[in-house]
Amino acid sequence: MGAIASATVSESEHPLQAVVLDVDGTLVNSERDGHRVAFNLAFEEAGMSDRWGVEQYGELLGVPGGKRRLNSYFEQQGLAEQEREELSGRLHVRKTEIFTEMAKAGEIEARPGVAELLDELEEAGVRLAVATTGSRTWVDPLLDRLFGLERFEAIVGGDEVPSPKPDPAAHRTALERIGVDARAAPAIEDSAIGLRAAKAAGLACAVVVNEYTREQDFDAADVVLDGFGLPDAPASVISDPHRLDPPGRLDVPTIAALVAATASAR
Ligand code: XBP
Ligand code: MG
Repeated sequence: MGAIASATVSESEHPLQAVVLDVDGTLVNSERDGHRVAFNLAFEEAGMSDRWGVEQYGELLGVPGGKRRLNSYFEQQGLAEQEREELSGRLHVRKTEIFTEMAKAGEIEARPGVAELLDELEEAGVRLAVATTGSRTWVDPLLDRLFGLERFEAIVGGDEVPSPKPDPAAHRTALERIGVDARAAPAIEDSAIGLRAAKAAGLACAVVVNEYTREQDFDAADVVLDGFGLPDAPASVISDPHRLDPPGRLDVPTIAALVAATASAR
């Protein structure tokens, strides 16, 4: 337990039972200095001159899923379908190996305030599930190293569902696995793609933006902050349509109030 006192939340006060968490960009800062670097190392090892720059990668993130992202990039480069399928598949296997090593070596960091929020949720008896487009190959060791795998009751990876976010399959599968109704389990996401997926699955959604997602369309979000927030580094509230008034943090009372507000609006 960190320095932040946790609120005790009883089920009778609100219907919050679980939270469905995104990984990339939400629990961890993984895209710019993680996945992007791993893609570039895979290009280099394959003897290719392609390198994805920081800004360019922000645009490429519009295509969810690493293998699909590679495929779309090679399509833009004019490669024929069969060639880009083969190349994307091969490069993504190697990129996954590289990124898994980075995760195991501690090179991918949790976003500030996430560990404190997870502790607080656990103390309040709120169950934790994960819905990500990333593959379980690296998701499991990364979550294990940073937070301890046993805390998550269900982890749904992009390799386990037919279509990635914004398709609702990952969120739906996570809810099915823990046996919780969508109305009692809000999502936490960092991107417009993640928000659309959560909403399509019927979940309320808090968004915590990052440098890549800040300018995206979050009109449908139930609350938007620019970070999880810590007592000495409070987050700014970007949008608060339900007037939850988060105290500079995405804390358990705010998430509980979000569920209560969205449940009464349904
Ligand atoms: C994350 C993704 C993933 C990662 C790379 O989206 O789209 O593709 O960028 O991981 P979200 P993989 O945060 O919405 O889950 O290479 O394993 O796909
Ligand atoms: Mg994300």
